[in-house]
Amino acid sequence: MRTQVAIIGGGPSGLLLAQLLFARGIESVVLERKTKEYVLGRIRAGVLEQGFVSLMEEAGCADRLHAEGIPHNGTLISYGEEIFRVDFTRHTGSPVMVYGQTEVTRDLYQAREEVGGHIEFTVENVVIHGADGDAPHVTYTVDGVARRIDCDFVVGCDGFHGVSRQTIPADVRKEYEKLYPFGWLGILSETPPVNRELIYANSPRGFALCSMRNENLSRYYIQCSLDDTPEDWSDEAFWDELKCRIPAEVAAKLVTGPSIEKSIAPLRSFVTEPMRWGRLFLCGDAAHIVPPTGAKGLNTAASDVHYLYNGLRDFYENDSTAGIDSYSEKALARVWKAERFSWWFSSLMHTYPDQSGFDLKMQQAEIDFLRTNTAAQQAMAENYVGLPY
Ligand code: RFL
Ligand code: PHB
Repeated sequence: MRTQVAIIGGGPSGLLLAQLLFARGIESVVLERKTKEYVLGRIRAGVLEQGFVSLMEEAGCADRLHAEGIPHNGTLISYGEEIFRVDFTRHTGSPVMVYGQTEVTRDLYQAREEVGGHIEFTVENVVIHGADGDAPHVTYTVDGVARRIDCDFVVGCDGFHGVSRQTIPADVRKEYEKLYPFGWLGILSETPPVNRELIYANSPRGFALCSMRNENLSRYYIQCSLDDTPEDWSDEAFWDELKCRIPAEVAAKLVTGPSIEKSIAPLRSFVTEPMRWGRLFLCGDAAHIVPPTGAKGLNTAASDVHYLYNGLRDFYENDSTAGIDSYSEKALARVWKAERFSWWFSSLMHTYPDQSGFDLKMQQAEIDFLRTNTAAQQAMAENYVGLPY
């Protein structure tokens, strides 16, 4: 089989890129290791930047997002019993949109299916060949049967554990990583959210986040030990712990119920450079990971897609390699700023096992500065709603 762009990974990055390319008449094939149901079963991001929303519009996939997404004009931050608000719209003119990654992915799959987009599921043994030459190809198997795609370009949208990044020779790749000494235990429950806006909570017992998907679907997280498993946490233990980490006036309003999903994610900052090797490009989690504090993961994947999509358009429509040649540099400039924000916000809000009395006072002083300083709130708001592409 032959196509213009072979895309490894059918998560949000791969599907969004495929749909945007389609809108410009550029052909692609998406190769996904899992089934569609499996991909849609993963509960992940919940907050979209305006730039992401605009890309979904450009891809012709934003109708449900506009109908069901909830614009948020600000967020609350609590420290013990203290609580204050950072107003995004006042500081930046832009809200963020609360709309789950699951729904984004569902909309993109539906759009791909409606136009007969080519997606192969349950592919195994994906190998990228000849990416450093002019005629790359990808081999893989489905149900034990070997297949091959010849293409102009290969795009690795296969997440942190995919094969694309590893295809770039080790002596070309430079990787930067920071691991955090805790994870997030998250639950989804069919209960009304405790508050209209998200609450990021710092408490002596650890971080907590009150988020949501819609008016009867809540998403809550608590910082947990890396040794914990979801089975260690009964629903009751989770709710009890959450209540201890948010201000008493908020805890009093919390409606609890059975969890319909419960999982633990470790926290990691990671970047690989460059994001291009010959005719192979990396997009999204395949190239970088942020800790989820600040909701930058999916949004940074989207800015990669934006730069790459425009570069590929330039190549096919104007016969110019300028866009693809500057892809890695442009994408990384924005990625590092999202890394900085996520690292800063994570450091501000979590309890560290080896935190000294001095470290704690620094955290307290910084939160108090954010609470009382307009410039600090503006800087936070600009980063949270998303830096310009
Ligand atoms: P994905 O979603 O990991 O998709 C990669 C796809 O590639 C497939 N794959 C392969 N396919 C073929 N061959 C192979 N060898 C393959 N290896 C892997 C996988 O099956 C998968 O379908 O990467 P993508 O598309 O780059 O999207 C990135 C986002 O998923 C991620 O950044 C966000 O979920 C991060 N994130 C958040 N981001 C936000 O912007 N806002 C948020 O509020 C937010 N909250 C979160 C998050 C991530 C979390 N976890 C679990 C890590 C909350 C959590 C708890
Ligand atoms: C979520 O709703 O899953 C969510 C929201 C904000 C974050 C991280 C996760 O910073």
